Amino acid sequence: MSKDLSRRSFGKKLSSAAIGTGAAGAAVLLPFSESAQAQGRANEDFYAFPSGFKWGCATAAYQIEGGANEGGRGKSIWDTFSHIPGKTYKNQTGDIADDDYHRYKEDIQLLKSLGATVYRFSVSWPRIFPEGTGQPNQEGIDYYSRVTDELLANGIEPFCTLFHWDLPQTLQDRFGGWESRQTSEAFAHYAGYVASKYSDRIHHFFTMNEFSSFIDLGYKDGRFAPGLQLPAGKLNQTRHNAVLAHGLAVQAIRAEGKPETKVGVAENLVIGVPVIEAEPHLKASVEATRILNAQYLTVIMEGKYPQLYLEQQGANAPKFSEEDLKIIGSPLDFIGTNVYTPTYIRADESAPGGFVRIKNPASYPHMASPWLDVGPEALYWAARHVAQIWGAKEIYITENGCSSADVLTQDGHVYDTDRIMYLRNYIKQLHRATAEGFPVRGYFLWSLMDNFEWGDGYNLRFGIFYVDYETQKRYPKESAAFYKELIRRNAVV
Ligand code: PNW
Repeated sequence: MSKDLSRRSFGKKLSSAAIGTGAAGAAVLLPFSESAQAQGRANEDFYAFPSGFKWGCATAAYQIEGGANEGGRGKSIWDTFSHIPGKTYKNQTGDIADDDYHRYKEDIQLLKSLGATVYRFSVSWPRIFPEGTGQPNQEGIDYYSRVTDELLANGIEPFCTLFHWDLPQTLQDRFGGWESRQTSEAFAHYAGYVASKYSDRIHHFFTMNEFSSFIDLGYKDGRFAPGLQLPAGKLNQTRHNAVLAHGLAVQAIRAEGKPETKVGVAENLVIGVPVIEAEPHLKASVEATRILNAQYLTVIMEGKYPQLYLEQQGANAPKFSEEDLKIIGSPLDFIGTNVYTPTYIRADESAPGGFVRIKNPASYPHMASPWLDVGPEALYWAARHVAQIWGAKEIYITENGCSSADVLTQDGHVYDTDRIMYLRNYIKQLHRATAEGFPVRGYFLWSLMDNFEWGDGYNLRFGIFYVDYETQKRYPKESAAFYKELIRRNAVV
């Protein structure tokens, strides 16, 4: 503190700012409730959420389970890929990960300690069908049955993702994975089968997690399994097979699941954020969101590819039938959106679609993952676009969270104030969405605990519980305390 802002004069400044004066004349911060009252607010929790709003966390099988060679599990493309030298940070794999396969009861207690009422986890396809199709594996079926029962016994509603990237290796070997419609059909069969086993206790199923990640990073950039770099035409057909798989799975789940079963998708759509919240940028952000998601969420929600997309792809456009489009456009009960980064949109009459993506090329704040730009308003716009463009009636934020360079102190604390900053700002934008009436029903923080962050291995930590991978001990970070209080109050804190 500088000399001219001594403790006394600092105190004076505070009191002159009318924050309050204690009995002895010293400055005191008034409790929020009093200052809220002073401003005529009735409610202490100004950023309160609708009652019954669902708060929870999300995880994915390959990132947390481990037990890679146990319980009759088959190999997935991520087992293969992570074992190829040079593909992941320090050649790390998900062989053991968080050992949640053995510790799921302990991990469910972590959720309970937060006061979470929902949990989004994924089923590993090769645990259920080690060969992708054919003979199911009873041990795998029993495992997720136990997880489900444990969640319900602890008052936590299970939300189940059917595909979070761990494609059975046999399907990659036999059909080229998502390059073939045979994989789409195999997925539908698996999805229907899982629904038939668990829909008595699980009422929400997500078909796929993040088309753009497993297709574009896996089949175009080669940074994710299976590590391919397909040319444009083949890539578009692969994308088509993936959305077709989603549509076939929706139908299979409806056919095989209990009547009350709800089906949706968990997509990290490109979120067009109007750079200025005024026309013509608002309109441009709507068109940008439709066009930039053409091959995934737009075709799913509209049952057709936008004309502009087909024109832009030309000879590389996917080949499809009317019947395919009908299947892909199968009506959904809810939409899940994974929200991390914004895509700023500016109106530009001269550009195709009337918009351009803009970003400061020289600086932009991001979290520990270089791609994870900080843009809280992405959360608001994800909800608004999905509701306004496509009429979604039930929306879940299926992932939101961030990586931090977390440091475990000697006495077992992690002071991740950057993560709290990130979460508080994003969740305020979620509040804006619910306050304006957009039908967001729940929020799943990514992630419950640190885990195998794909190509980044264990180097980047997204959890609100810190995992010491040597001992498998879990430590609540400061952000876990923040989230717990937020859940308790059902309000931003
Ligand atoms: C999502 N990107 O992945 C996944 O659904 C999670 O499995 C993952 O752990 C989490 O977000 C954090 O990364 C993404 O490069 C992976 O833009 C990469 C990107 C976005 C999301």
